[in-house]
Amino acid sequence: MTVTPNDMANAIRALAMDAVEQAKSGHPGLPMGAADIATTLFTKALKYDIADTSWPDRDRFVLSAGHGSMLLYAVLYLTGEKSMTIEEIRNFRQMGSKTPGHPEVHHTAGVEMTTGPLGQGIATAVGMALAERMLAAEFGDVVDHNTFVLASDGDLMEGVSQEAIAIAGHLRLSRMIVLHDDNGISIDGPLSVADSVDQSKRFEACGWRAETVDGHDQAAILAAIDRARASDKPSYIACKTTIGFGAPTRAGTSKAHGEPLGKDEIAGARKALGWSAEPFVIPDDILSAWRWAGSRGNAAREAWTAKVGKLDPATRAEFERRLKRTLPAALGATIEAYKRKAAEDASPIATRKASEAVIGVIAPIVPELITGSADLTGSNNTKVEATPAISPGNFKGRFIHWGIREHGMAAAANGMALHGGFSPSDATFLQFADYCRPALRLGALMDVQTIHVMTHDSIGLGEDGPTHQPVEHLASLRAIPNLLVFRPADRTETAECWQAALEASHSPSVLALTRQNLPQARKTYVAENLSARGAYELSPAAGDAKVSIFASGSEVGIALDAQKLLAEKGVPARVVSVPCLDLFDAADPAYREKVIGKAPIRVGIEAAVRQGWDAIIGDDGIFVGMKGFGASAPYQKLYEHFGITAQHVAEAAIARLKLI
Ligand SMILES: Cc1ncc(C[n+]2csc(CCOP(=O)(O)OP(=O)(O)O)c2C)c(N)n1
Ligand SMILES: [Mg+2]
Repeated sequence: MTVTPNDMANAIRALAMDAVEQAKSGHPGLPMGAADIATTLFTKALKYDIADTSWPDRDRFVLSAGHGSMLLYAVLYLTGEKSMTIEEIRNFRQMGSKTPGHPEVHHTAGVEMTTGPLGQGIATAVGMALAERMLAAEFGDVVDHNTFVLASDGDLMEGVSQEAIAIAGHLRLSRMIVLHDDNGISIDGPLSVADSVDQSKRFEACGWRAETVDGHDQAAILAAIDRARASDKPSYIACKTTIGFGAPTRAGTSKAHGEPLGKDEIAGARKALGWSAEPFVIPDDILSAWRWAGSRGNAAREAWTAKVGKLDPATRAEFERRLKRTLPAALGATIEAYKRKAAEDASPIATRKASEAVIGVIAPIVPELITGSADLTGSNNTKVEATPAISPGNFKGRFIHWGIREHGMAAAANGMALHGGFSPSDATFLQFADYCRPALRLGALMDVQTIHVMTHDSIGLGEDGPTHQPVEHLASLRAIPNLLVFRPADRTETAECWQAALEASHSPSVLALTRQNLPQARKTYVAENLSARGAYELSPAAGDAKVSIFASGSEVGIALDAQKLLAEKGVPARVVSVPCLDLFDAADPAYREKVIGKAPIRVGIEAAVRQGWDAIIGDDGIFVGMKGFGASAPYQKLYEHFGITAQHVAEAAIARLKLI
């Protein structure tokens, strides 16, 4: 008996029904409905070789609708990914399995990114498609693949999808192909209860090619993919599907979306689909047809390896370094040279300007560093000579004008990092970190190295007022596990924080930078990257310290002034700079103890809310910062108004000393 494309798709449907039933939870509707799309992709369209799911030139497949995870797990099992055994499918959603509720990158081979928060997949995929073109512009046809996305109705309703679609259309990312699981159903029922967008027109308006096909006609899907591949625009293919295809009473309804079908419904579906195998059993002929599909890209992978072997040795070494993500050896010496000069330069500077200078020296030697801005290039100071801008259809360059699309920008930066070959950075005002937050969180969860330059980091931005003045942002960003929040105090720390961010290969970073000028805090050259320790004693006390003052960024200068005032009153105080609370929290306890010290009074200064600082100053420590929103005025006035001054710090410390 010959195996038909329909049999192949039914194998996905059967595994999805059985796994969800066994787990007593999960989402059968999408895998059953999109099984023909996945079968077309993985048996005919995608370039991949299941023997090496990290082959750099594979086509990327992003399951944006992560709730349909069983679709991906079924395909990985069927195509023969070794770690995806039938036991793993049986253990769907169980502790320690390779088959968690939503797909998780680095946890399951063959999963390109973690998905589940709707909209993130399609937006992140934009970065993958962009990285592919930019890497190809640098290294030629050893980089030559497509980025496919399977997006659900929910993905396309999320706001971030609009930013993503608009950027991709504008840049003419013709290697990006979105297949829409156009089933007209979401959790609350038919889409008509909440949505009436004409998606094809929407994509077309954003510069995409759009067409609609029967999502259960595999030949039609393949033909549409072929047309999409030939297009010079990114492509949207609406695949009209039936959610829960095959389920006798639930197909086409929201009841198929996210719960086990139950014994009777499954029995009915098996009958309707003509599937008679036992649960979790795939008939040999169907399984071998799938296994063949999984290895059909083997020759292409070998040809690619040979092609890379023929690159001239220097290009090849650089290409391989980039894919391995090893930093250029020259980075350390470059940062040290910058720090030597910085220690001798007493002129005040804003850390955003210092950051520009740092980018200016590292960009030429770190070609993988990409910069950009969400329409604040002149304010974020992220564009330097070595980072010319890319433009639509021209991907030679290293700077991206993201437009006013912070969320799409941060998601796409994650995608560039996931793709490989680049260390992406992006930029906006710290205030708008909230607009990036879902992508910041997902980036941290995915262990990607993405560097978010966020300037105008406090009331210190002045006249723009409280809408633009971050107050709670540092605390809220520090609350995200694995996201490193750096807030450097001067030139030297800015260089050190950039270096630490570039060296943190499995963590995203935020660099919180000032708009206003700051004095140079570090006056002597130290080779070690002190900022990478999270906190360090910047200025010791003259004598036995009575007060320890801890501060970050723009408040370090205030701490140093307070130290002087206290000295004048005969109170020895020391100043600890805290450029990264997260790293200090994670530091070795002995080092923490030493840096926190034994002074009876501890003061924390940060022009932001107190939350998080008690870990250093204790709940009886004095905190000088913000308790509410800021105001519109010149920044010096604001610091006075909110009492974030050296005078106030000194007075508060002395008043407390009198009590003990
Ligand atoms: C940002 C976000 N909001 C809400 C959810 C919860 N959720 C999961 S799937 C879904 C919508 C289901 O509709 P659709 O995307 O069309 O998927 P289908 O039911 O067709 O599989 C929702 C609201 C989510 N995962 N992410
Ligand atoms: Mg739907």
